[in-house]
Amino acid sequence: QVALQLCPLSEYLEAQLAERGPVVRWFELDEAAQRAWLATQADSANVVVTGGHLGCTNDLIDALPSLGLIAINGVGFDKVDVPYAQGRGVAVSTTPGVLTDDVADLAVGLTIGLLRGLAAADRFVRDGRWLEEGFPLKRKVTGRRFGIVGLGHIGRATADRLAAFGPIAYHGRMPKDAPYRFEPDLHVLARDSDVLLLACAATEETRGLIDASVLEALGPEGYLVNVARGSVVDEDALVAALDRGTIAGAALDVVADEPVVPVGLIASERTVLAPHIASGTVETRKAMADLVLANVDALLAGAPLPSALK
Ligand code: 8YV
Repeated sequence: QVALQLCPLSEYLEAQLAERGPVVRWFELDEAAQRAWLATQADSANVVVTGGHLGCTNDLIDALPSLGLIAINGVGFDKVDVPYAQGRGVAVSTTPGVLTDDVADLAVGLTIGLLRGLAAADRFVRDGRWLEEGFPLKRKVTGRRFGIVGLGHIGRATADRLAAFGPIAYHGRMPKDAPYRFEPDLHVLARDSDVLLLACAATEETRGLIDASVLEALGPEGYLVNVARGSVVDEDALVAALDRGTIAGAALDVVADEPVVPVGLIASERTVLAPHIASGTVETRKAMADLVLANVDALLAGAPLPSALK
């Protein structure tokens, strides 16, 4: 087998892939080198391995006649045109299940970090300011009302954790079999929530879903937490809302144009920012890698892929 690797992966996954055959580190080749490789070896590649944050273009799919699988090391498949790939006989696999707990854990961590000012508190101590003054009072987490957008696996796991802190409601395309209140109107959910958490998939439907009007409904006492995708939020509207105090704050593990973070989000004192680390634990990245490898191995064996998208 020959694999095209579109982004850096864990040492373990890279080593395991290399054991299975040559790996082309596509992201390290400039455009000329990529063209040259395609001109002579395009036929050889049967697997593309990439991350959830990075796509495989339709042009690349077309350029690889032997391609059988795009294996995504993540659950998000918004950067791959799945129907297009499947229409060309290319399967697309993801890593569902194994990262759910970590993403939900981080959603809770970001929520507490945001309301209690943990990142600012750390800076406060390191800067020696504790010697001079007291840390400003922050907001209580217990008793808050939480609104979850997208009650899939991650949203549900987040809800189950946050239920220890306060009442939960959720919004999505349809009600789920869950012990939480379904709210069909996103604006009503935002209005009735102290913390609005985004755990939905990035689709055409959810692009820019959190716009100025939703932020306004969330209100000056409301907080936004995003562990989904940056594209779900209208970032200009978010920066404006933070600047004006239309909302109280935002904690973001993701932004639309990663790793480039809008300066307005960096400059704001109302934000807590993380570099897309929700699934970034040793344990989960190993489990994700094993699932990527199980899909790759199944392809080579001609067996059903364990987690191919339907
Ligand atoms: C990963 C993710 O960080 O699962 C996803 O969709 O965004 C994250 O788990 C990403 O896929 C790593 O490339």
